[in-house]
Amino acid sequence: MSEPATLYRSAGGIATITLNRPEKLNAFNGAMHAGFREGLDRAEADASIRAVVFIGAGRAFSSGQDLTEDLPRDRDGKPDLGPPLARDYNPLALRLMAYPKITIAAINGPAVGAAANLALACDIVVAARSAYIQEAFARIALVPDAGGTWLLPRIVGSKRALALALTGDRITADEAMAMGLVYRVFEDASFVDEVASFVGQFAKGPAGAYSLIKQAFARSLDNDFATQLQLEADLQQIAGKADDFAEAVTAFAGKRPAVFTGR
Ligand code: LHQ
Repeated sequence: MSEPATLYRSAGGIATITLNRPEKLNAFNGAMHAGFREGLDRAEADASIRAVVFIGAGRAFSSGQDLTEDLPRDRDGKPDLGPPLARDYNPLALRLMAYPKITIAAINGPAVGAAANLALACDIVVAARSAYIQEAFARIALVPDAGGTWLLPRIVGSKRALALALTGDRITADEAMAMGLVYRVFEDASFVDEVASFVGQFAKGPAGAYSLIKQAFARSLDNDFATQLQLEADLQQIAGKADDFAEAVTAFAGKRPAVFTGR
């Protein structure tokens, strides 16, 4: 039996989905998409899980679409890249952007093509010092996909985003942090431990509030200020009625750490 294309592990409130085709630098094929979806389903259904980490096996995060996989063809025999996007990448990018739990892309090595953009669709991106992000599409005569043309201008600004797409330059972890693509850079040798420690802060956190915070930010760049203020007020009403807020106030008065239940 061959190795599964993804691995799923859960411990202490954190789920980890590992992209597991190291001999292909974790290039995405159909099996990897299926495993990714299953992992997201499992983590979403498990009330104990607060955050989901995505990481690559071996030396890469992921090299994007598997360029050796048979791609669909149109009637003239030309590659038709529409179906894989419509079937696999677009639903995955949409799901990541609306996922109710915290998502963390842990870029342990190269994050290239569609994989780079799926990482950017996560809530927080952390990177190993030697990792890089590469919008490699133009180098193979393609257009950034999996949300890249929407996400990049919003993260780094329109001119820099276009330059990243047109050059296909490799962006080092430190450069990516300076541009706002990456939140923290950890040393290669201690990367896995540092990621676990960083993510650990969410393990016992207020899951309901995390989800509400994500909903507020998901809308903010498209709302005008007044609409966003109203959304904040609506979400805050929900947060205020939750057990976790009552517990936080009681804990504050008692000068002790809050014990959140996620309710
Ligand atoms: C690979 C891949 C790979 C297969 C390394 N596929 N085998 C497009 C179409 C349809 C729908 C959806 O979206 C897309 C968007 C995309 O994502 S298109 C793909 C974008 N990705 C790329 O263009 C990256 C292609 N790979 C590379 O340029 C290099 O491999 C990078 C720069 C990632 C790493 O270079 P190196 O560190 O020098 O490693 P390598 O090239 O020696 O790769 C190691 C092995 O992995 C090698 O296999 P081999 O049998 O020769 O050891 C590669 O063939 C294989 N591999 N990427 N995407």
